[in-house]
Amino acid sequence: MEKFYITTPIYYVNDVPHIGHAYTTIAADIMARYKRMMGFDVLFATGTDEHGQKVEKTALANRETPIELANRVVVRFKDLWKKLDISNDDFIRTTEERHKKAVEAIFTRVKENGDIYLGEYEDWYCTPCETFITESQLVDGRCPDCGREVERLKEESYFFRMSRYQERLLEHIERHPDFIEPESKRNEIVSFVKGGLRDLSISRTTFTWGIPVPGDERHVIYVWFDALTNYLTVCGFPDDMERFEHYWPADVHLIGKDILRFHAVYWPTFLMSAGLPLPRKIFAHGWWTVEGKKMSKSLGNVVDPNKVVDEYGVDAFRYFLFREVPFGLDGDFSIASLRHRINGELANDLGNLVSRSITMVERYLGGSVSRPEGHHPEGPLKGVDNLLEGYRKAMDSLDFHRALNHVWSFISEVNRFIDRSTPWVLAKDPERKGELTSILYTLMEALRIIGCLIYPFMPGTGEEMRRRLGLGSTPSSRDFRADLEETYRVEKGAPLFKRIEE
Ligand code: ME8
Repeated sequence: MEKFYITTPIYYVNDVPHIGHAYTTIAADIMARYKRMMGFDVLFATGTDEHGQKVEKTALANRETPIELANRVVVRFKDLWKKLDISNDDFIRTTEERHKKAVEAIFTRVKENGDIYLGEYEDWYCTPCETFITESQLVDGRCPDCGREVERLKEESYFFRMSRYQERLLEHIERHPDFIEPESKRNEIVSFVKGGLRDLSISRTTFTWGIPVPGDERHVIYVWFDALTNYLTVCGFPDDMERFEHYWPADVHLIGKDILRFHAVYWPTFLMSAGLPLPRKIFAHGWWTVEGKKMSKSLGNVVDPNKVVDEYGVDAFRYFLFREVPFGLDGDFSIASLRHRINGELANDLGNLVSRSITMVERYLGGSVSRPEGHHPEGPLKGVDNLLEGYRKAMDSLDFHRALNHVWSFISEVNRFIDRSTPWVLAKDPERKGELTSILYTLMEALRIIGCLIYPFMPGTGEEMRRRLGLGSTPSSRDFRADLEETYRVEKGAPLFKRIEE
């Protein structure tokens, strides 16, 4: 079985989860479910980034220890992932023993390769970004990325010879056009690397909340060196090399655009130095604003996914995030738009289609329909191969928006097919029973296919549709064709989506 290894960033525990964290994690879940459905051996990992100065500072301000803070906040993440139907296979915390081992092992490999030396770091540091910043990068004396205050550091530090890997990294990016996506982001990285890579400080001595440098306990390892290594820990490095070699390299690291440089510059050079293969793809998605404004604690407009889900349901939330904005671009979250899509696309287009189709099978055929003798795909099912191929191509390139567009044009087509073929007229004429059966069978096939295509996005709804069609709960690659010899024993249920007063 072919493997597929996908990761999310591991989230800092200084903050509780919000819509941004949910977005990346749901995207990875969509991909993981899609690949499992297509028969892949999937490893899908997420987790929490628990070390570093930022977490230590927050804990101090809360008068708790960093591990108390982490233990408290990690529950918030885990609970949210349950609520959002996230199907991760692993959840890694960087304070776990298995992770400490992995970090020590990769640090030691890099060191043995002659790429670590002791020096002194004297420059700036942005704690919210956990980034070293040079004087010339400052913008108005502040962090060029987040605009917040920076602090001056002057301390002994171990350095990683990142400068050594500049040419190799550029070459790798050129040879593998889909290593960094989307393309605009790749171009940003290429010009950054061409601007020159300096050696990177990879240890700190002025606080203690981290993994000690092997052989020099006065230092803790830089939190990004620590955090990025989680991707190796999850697949068994260094103790279970058989498992590691099976899953590594990762097929996709999904991240937000804010942390692309760490993933597309630091991480590959660490791996090159350690003599390990590079991930196949790093995909950086865009950022959400909220009702037109940047999301921030001070503005008090941070979207809590728990609240949205309680009010509108998990599948509507999952659907909205990926229908509203092409993956890779920035987007704006607004409740008006969410409601509009729930009413139009979910309750009306999809919900009504399911309900009226099933009602007709109940009313006209006593609740069950089998494939009629000599049946051929008709109506919307004639174009189903194109639909499936378009969907697969879109999904394989993480183009969720296009995949959903394919599904919703199919849904409209099926709705038009019903209007055109007027089963309610045929039902009045016993001589046209054959025609009626064929049309309703076609509808059931269409619903089966729709249920399977929406399943990665809306797992609960996809499963519920299958239940109502009398099928097993999870779709598989077998469902990727029309004209299966199914017998549909249908069951009508409550509306899949409730309309909301706008
Ligand atoms: O950076 N819109 O963790 P973090 C979209 N621990 N996505 C958003 C977002 C927004 N407004 N805000 C956050 C870290 N995100 C490190 C990662 S990985 C080895 C270490 C998402 O808790 C987006 O995926 O700050 C971003 O990359 C991530 O949250 C940052 O999470």
